[in-house]
Amino acid sequence: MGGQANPAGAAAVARSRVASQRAGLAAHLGLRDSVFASPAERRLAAAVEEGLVAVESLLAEQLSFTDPIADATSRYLFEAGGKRVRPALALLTAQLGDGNTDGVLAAAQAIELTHLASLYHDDVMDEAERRRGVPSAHVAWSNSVAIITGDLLFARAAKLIAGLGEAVTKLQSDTFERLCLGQLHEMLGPQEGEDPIEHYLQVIADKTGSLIATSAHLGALLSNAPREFEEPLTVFGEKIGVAFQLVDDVIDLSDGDTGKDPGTDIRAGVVTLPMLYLRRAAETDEDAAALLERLLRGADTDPCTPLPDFDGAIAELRDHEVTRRAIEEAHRWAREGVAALAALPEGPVRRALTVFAENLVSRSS
Ligand code: GRG
Repeated sequence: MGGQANPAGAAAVARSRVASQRAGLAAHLGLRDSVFASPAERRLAAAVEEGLVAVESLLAEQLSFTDPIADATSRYLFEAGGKRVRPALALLTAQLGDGNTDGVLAAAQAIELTHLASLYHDDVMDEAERRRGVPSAHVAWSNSVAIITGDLLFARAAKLIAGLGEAVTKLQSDTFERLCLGQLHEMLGPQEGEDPIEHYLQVIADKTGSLIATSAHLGALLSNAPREFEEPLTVFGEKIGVAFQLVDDVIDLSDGDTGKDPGTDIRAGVVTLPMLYLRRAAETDEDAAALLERLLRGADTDPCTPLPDFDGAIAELRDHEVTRRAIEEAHRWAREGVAALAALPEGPVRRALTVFAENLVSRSS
């Protein structure tokens, strides 16, 4: 893989775009909506925002390496942007206990570092050209540098987690295992006799739902919230995580400001729900079969080669009934997640978690 001339320059451009996003991370996640009118709700939003600002600056320290190459490559995707969904969720559930404790702040960083590490690896495997509005790390440097950078970030996450005790270390290890298994099963596809849609839903529960579930769980655990909140929050996190990934599948088709090229996943041969529905429709519908063929022709081609027909096919898929059904499915998972919150007391945190879930599924980037 060739090196990119000026990855630092690309990151600087993205940084200025992200700086404006950073002004009010909680607002970005819907936690400053006008519905948060009461003093208790405003205090909650302020606490989460304060936590996010702290996590942001602690992460910048975590991503500092004395080795100048490691320093540059590990900061690269962090500085390029990202929504910080997982730390925000951990901080939010922490408000059911003692709030932004040191343990919660450490876990929020470790979770974001794990997520970041997985993005470096994922982009190599998917041969994705862009991430967070900049060339992917493997494009900017090389596959090997991107993989090692992911490993470095994971090492830093492990160190933070080790300070949180054995139970948290085990939870993080189980989550890491699920991330890897989700990725592996995605690459291998459904086995003989396995339903492709069931297989896919398990893949996304593992590769996306698991870390979001752990975020919700650790926020409660490390803020000493009542133990009985942990299970419903874990279920909530896993279900909204699946919903989040289903929305991501649809965002992959978008030609808006997503930081990625439209159809990146499909072109890389990554399975998505609209494609699975289209495959099923193609068994009985000629138009669906023709569209599927055009999309499959675009997969397995060099991602740098322009393919006007593929772009047109992506636009058709975007407006297709199968994509509408995928969006409905995302909303169904989000509703199930919110239903799990019935086990929590009524109040500003439960209300904020509901708004958080709604924002995750109605997002466009
Ligand atoms: C090295 C930890 C590690 C894992 C290796 C590569 C891998 C195993 C697993 C893949 C996990 C993965 C990348 C899942 C996709 C999750 C996802 C929805 C990513 C996009 O998340 P956003 O939208 O991204 O939160 P931002 O950029 O906003 O942070």
